[in-house]
Amino acid sequence: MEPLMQLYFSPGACSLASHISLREAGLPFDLKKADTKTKKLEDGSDYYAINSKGAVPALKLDNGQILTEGVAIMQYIADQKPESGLAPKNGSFERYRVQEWLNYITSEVHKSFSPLWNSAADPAVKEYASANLFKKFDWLESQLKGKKFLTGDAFTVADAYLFTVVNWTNFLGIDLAKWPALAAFQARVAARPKVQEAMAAEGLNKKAA
Ligand SMILES: N[C@@H](CCC(=O)N[C@@H](CS)C(=O)NCC(=O)O)C(=O)O
Repeated sequence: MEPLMQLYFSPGACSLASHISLREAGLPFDLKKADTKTKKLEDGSDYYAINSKGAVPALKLDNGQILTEGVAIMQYIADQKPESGLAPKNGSFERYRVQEWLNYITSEVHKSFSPLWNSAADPAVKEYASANLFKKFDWLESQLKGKKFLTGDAFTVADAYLFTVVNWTNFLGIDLAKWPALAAFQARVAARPKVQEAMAAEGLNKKAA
């Protein structure tokens, strides 16, 4: 039997964006759960042996290579199935637009959540982090008004990524009512059958959807 790609993930983490991308692309893969705290896989083996950075996602390719960094993994997946439209053709201007979004999400939105997960963080730090994150939401709101997805009518890996990180508001008790276009975007992406499948496979409950 052909070896399958393996996606190392943690439920609901940023690896969900790569997971959604694999399902949207219709590629065969196996899921491997990693504990990002203990750095162990379910069989007790060391996750650092897969990704020495200790973070998910990591994608083990059929040829044994391991690719890390979500933005690289998602584009790799999209390029395995160009007809899926998950990313425009490499080198096209439209591709740079998707890369512009991926970079913004990873550097400005994804990591802005980090202090909010830290139970030891000082309340003043959390307050600052929330205000900073909400400024990003204000800008995203202005960009999503009247739009179906980030780059127009087509769903891309950038949409999978934004959905995944904004979904964390469900776990942090942040109400998106102040950002109706962003909330509508989340609902639109959550309704996609492949997104539902990915969330069910990660054991995410209805509230997180
Ligand atoms: N730069 C990495 C960051 C990935 C990342 O932050 N992963 C988180 C989960 S969302 C994680 O595994 N954190 C545990 C750790 O880094 O020790 C990427 O974009 O793929």
